[in-house]
Amino acid sequence: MLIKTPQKSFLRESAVTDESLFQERRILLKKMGFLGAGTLLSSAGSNKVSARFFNDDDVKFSTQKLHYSQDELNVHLIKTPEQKVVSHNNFYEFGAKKHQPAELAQHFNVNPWQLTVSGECDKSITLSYDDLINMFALEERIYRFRCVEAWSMVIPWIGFSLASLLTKVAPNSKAKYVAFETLYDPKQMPGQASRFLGGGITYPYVEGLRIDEAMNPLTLMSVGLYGKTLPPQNGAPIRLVVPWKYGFKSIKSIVAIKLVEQQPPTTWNRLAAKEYGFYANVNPTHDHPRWSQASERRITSGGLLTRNRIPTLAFNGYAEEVASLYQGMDLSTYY
Ligand SMILES: Nc1nc2c(c(=O)[nH]1)N[C@H]1C(S)=C(S)[C@@H](COP(=O)(O)O)O[C@H]1N2
Ligand SMILES: [Mo]
Repeated sequence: MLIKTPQKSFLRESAVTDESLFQERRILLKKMGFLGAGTLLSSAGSNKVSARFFNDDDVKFSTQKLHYSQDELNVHLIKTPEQKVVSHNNFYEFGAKKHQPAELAQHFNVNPWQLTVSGECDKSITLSYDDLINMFALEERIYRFRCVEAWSMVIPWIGFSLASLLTKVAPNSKAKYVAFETLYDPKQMPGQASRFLGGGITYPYVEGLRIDEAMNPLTLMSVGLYGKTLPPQNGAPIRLVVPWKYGFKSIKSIVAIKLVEQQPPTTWNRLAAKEYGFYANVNPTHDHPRWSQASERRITSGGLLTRNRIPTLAFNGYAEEVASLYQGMDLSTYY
């Protein structure tokens, strides 16, 4: 996702360009097999940051098998291959390019973890990593997933409904919206330490839903995909999945969920309100200022030449389940 007008602070930070080039060069050298332990770390001025993000072993983050009930309703959807789901990502905390999260997130620490659910409710709770995996019966949900950049996938997520989590904390009558926040840890997340790598976002990444959207049975807290715990580039250890909305609503690596009375700020809306609304429902009749939303490129097992442009469906194909949430609202005003 690009923003039309970079923030002034983004333009002013001239020094970060060097650091970013440095990082890119390291990735290249690493790919070519030139980078051993410690090499280059003493040769650049801005390398203190880099040294923390690069470990010169090729150890991959390890995922664990999950126990879950299979999705029998959506088996007809042709899944995007796992290899593509875990290597084509948007996770600006680990770089704004599609290949960067898979490369820069492999040493991300997800255990221990704390997810706090609080605000307008009777019983705030804090969940540990083990709670996230074990507290709820896990289900597979095979969902279409549509990015506002007009590519899409079909992903077999594993998780539990957000409703089951919110019910535990007993929201009170002032709980009109739900606000979500991603971890803020620039030591682990290079995009938070460099405005160049991080795409000019002000961190932490935040998102929000109206309470009825949050309670809809389709709204998923995902802890896994393809039968295993989430890899870090997909938002480990826990992320939101809202299948009828553009992908940017599906916030990753969540540490805080807060029930609130007012509509909370959301990251992409804050950056470019004309381009990215609070609701962000997939809508083929409401174009983004710079690209049509009428169709999408479905990422499949085919190569680059595969013809895979398909029409985009209203609410991403989930109109039957969610259109009633927006009755009486003008969806070109509330985009
Ligand atoms: N914290 C955080 N969450 C995020 C993003 C991000 O940059 N940071 N990118 C969003 C966007 S634009 C998309 S399309 C999806 C991508 O999810 P995936 O990489 O698992 O396909 O994550 C969303 N959640
Ligand atoms: Mo996206």
